[in-house]
Amino acid sequence: MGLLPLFQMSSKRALITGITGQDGSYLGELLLNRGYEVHGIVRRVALEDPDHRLSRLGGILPRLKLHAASLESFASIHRVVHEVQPDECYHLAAQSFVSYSFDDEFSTLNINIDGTHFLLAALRALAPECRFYFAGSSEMFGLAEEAPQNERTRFHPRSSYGISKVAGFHLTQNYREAYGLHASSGILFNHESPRRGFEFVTRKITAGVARILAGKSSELRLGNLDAQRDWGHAREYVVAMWQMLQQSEPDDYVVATGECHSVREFADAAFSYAGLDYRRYVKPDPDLFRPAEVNLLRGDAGKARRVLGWTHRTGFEELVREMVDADCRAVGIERGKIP
Ligand code: G4F
Repeated sequence: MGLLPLFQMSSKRALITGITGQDGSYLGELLLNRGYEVHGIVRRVALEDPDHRLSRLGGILPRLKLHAASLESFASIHRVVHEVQPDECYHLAAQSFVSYSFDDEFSTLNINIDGTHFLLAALRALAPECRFYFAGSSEMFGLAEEAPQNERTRFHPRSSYGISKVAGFHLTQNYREAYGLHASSGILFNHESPRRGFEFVTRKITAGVARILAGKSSELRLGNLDAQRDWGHAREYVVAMWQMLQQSEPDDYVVATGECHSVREFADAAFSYAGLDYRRYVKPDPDLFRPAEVNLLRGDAGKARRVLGWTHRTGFEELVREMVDADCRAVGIERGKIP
């Protein structure tokens, strides 16, 4: 009898879209450690170029079951859901770079909205008992009318990315209300780690610091240094995703640290940790400003704390240091041994 809960846990099947990304890789690790059979949807090109495109999956790759499919094709999503019959589905895949969404609104809206819709429709038809997680975003608040933002704060997205996430959030809510799906959304504020993509500002800064230390670069071009974000550690944010799907009732939750810092403060912290003055190296570049900026995001994760028991652990300075250290190691230097 005592072994039953463990056995039940290990028999669960999870399907993750976006498994090759930062969050997908941490979530894959978490679910494998909890005994899940983990399936991931990846683009066919990823399977053809595993060294590059599956690099974040490192040691867990042999334990994953990967399926080639496209979020732009209902037929391929339908096929994978039919094959996997998941108990839990985590929909993380998206065109997630806000800046790029200004360059190509059409593909951002198509991939992000249709992809969510295709997945929900396939689950409704083929696996209606499956619990669904939608990766919402603090970008949905955009030009927020209050700070901190919580689950009741009105949405005012400022990019097609933000608009696509609002649409996905409402689709998720509608499938919950109309068809009884156990569908939840996490409204996650910015979450970073050494696995963050280089296009996002935190990783751009920490990788830039490492390149400057290694003598491979002499400056770092950045856009709006005054934007403020609530930055947490991605490894901790995927725990909240999992916790949401363990609740008896589906719901929506803000996941954040409650602290915010400007891009300038992030740069200052990263350069200072490396013994450098950011003002010598950071060059403002007007081309990197966005047509409509989100100036301040700070989340109130009170509900996640109360209901899920979730809380962040890694503070701002610790996050910055972990990322700088990792990027320094990647270029072959230790921060304390600057050439
Ligand atoms: O790092 P970012 O590109 O992240 P952003 O736009 O806040 O979005 C991230 O977090 C969201 C959650 O709130 C996710 F939904 C989304 O998918 C993504 O993960 O930019 C952060 C801030 C912006 O205000 C931007 O204008 O940094 C500012 N910034 C200044 N210079 C820059 C740069 N951003 C980038 N990417 N590159 C720059 O050179």
